[in-house]
Amino acid sequence: MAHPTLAVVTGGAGFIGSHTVDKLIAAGHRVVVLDNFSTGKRANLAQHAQSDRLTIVECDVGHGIFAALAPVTAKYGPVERIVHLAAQVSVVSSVANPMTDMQINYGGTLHVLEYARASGVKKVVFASSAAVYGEVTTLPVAEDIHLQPMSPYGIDKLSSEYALDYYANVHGVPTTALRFFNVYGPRQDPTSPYSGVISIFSDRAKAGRPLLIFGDGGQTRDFVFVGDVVRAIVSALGDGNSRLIANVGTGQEISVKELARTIVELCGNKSPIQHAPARAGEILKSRARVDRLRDQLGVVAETKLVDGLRATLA
Ligand code: UD2
Repeated sequence: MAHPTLAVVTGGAGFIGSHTVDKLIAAGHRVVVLDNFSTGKRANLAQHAQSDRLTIVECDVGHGIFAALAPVTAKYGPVERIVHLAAQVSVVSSVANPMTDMQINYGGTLHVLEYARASGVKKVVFASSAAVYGEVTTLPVAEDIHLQPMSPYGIDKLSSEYALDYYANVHGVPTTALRFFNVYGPRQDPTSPYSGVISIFSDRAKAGRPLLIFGDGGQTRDFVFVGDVVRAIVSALGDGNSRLIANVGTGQEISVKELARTIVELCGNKSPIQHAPARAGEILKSRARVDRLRDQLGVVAETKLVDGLRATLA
């Protein structure tokens, strides 16, 4: 995006959203955040309190976005780009409340796409998830393998991808779906039992409290630093790459056991590492194939885990 543009970031007060907003504003764009503050926080955007480039509108994306955006476009002109991150983010909640998950996650995507179609938006970038894959046997996981989501959350993310493709193909709305692997970094909320493991371990290690590993800790994940994820989002937001679906990961995996040891070591204190029974339905190994990310979007998630962990712990 060579010229300053008006970009909407749904879920812009959240963990990934607020970092995306930082990057877009730093690049000179005008940003509108749509967030219902169910998990997002105003504090995540406090650094822009004095900026006239940021507008925050409290809004449930799952209920539609036309009314929320009307006053903004009346003032600043049409929305050109949308990053759609607003979502119900818990896989476990989606199992307990599949209908709610569908309304927020799939319904929210349809509202965004309808707006994009009606308003001539030039690009919609959607936060999909590795949850669309389910259990896989071949690593690294390539985008074109058989998809078998194992939760309503994964089904709604996959349905959203289909909707993106449909709007691109039939209505000419340029779209890109990014399948995030395990994203971590500053501002990730550690307070829920289903928060990202790095946010939980970091929080506990800093306080010298025990780190609890579910199972033997041999399970692996592809942990990608939020700064690298934001580079992928901003690249996808430019022209081109319509109908692209790309993994966003590092292409590396690390076991939860090794992760726990590394975090304790970086904290320099003596948090004990303990074990609890493995989570039911847990996938054992995860690692992204990252050729598309590199070749189509020109992004290599290059932040080394120790550097990303240091930034998170700080
Ligand atoms: C991730 C995503 C989830 C969904 C899923 C799809 C995050 C935070 N979650 O779930 O939204 O996309 O992938 O497959 O990115 N663990 C511990 N101790 C703890 C917490 C976690 O041992 O206190 C383990 C956990 O059992 C798992 C690993 O750490 O093996 C990662 O857990 P997670 O909840 O951060 O992410 P994951 O991969 O289950």
